[in-house]
Amino acid sequence: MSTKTLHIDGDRLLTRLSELAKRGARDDGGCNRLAFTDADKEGRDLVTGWMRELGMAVSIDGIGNGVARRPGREEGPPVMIGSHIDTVRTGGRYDGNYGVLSGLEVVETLKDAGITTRRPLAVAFFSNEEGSRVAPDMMGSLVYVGGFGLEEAHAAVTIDGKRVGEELARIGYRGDAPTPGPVPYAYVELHIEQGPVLEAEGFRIGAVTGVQGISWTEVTVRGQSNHAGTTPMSYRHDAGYVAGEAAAFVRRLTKEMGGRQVGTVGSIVLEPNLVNVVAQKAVFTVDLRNTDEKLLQSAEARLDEFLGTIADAEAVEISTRRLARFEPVDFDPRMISLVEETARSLGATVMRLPAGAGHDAQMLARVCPAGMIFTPSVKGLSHNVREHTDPADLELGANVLLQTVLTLTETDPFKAASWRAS
Ligand code: HGY
Ligand code: MN
Ligand code: MN
Repeated sequence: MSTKTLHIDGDRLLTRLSELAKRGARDDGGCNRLAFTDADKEGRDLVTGWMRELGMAVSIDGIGNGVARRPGREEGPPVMIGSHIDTVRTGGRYDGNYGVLSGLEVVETLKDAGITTRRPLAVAFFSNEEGSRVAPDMMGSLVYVGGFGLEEAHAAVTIDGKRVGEELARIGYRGDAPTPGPVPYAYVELHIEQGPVLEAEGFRIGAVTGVQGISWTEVTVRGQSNHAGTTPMSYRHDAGYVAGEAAAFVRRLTKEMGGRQVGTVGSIVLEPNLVNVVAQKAVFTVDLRNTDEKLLQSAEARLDEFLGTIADAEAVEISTRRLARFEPVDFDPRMISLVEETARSLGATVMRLPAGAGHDAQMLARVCPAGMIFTPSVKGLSHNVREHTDPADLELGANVLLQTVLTLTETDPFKAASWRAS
């Protein structure tokens, strides 16, 4: 049978997505599977169980990355399909999960059709892609490609004061597969866009051109606690005021810079955090992103300058800690074209766009040709319990993944000067 007419089973994919969404389910329909928590373990147990049911050999490495392998007709590095199954605290059911479960759906579709691909196949979930319980984000895939030491990752401390290495052992996912991991032939990640572009522009598939630069900083402000009623304003060293001003500055900065500059103060923790006490301490985070590295650096410099000025003005002490810093990444042009042409061959409208979120693909791009396929997010919502993508779009995306992977397993796209999906 021609593999061109092969297609995935959309209902089976939806069933797995809703089954996984039950792990770490929130009352409001969202998912909370922060990295290395019991809920994360439940998700991992479910997915590795499905991997084994599909007859795949599953390996867990020292940072808890799970890689399932399916032999090909020939030996050699696999075509890897991957993403993540950890979520933020107000996660939806698609961010990350969709890419991993579509990988399993591709494998099951091939299995049902009795097809063994020429190159081996691998389906991976990478640990702690979100980075919100413990930075940096994309921690697992960064360790996998050798960009972050395993010891350093194990020593990292979560926002609730636990060491990653101990959490991994506690949930039974401190594996013995070596890191860095084996380099794949190529890497493909299917993901929801998590933004409004595809929906607004009316396209069903995104051929992702790359990932924007990411800068995460934790800022600690030490002021002086004092009585909210008796302390004259001129006597205050108010850490809470500084945190609030910083959030307003970040918003002003993005307005002044315009373009693709975005900035977020997503977490602010005050101490003692009481209605009638001037805060003595504030710890807050600043997330700055831009597709242009130079502009991202100037945004960082503007933030530093702002913090220095307000520290003097309020006579507080300010220290910063880098949580994550990744330069923008461009995907291999041949992978971008392959996604584009595959989508077109399936009759889908497709546009090129950069990824606004961080993704494991940006790490795998350091070691092999990597590419991403996006499907539309309804109202552009993500990291929100109402995250949604229409079933028909989910199915189309998984079919684009299937055909993209088959081109990679059955042909030599990176050998030929230029190739066209046959
Ligand atoms: O923050 C991000 O962009 C990703 O969701 N980790
Ligand atoms: Mn994601
Ligand atoms: Mn995410």
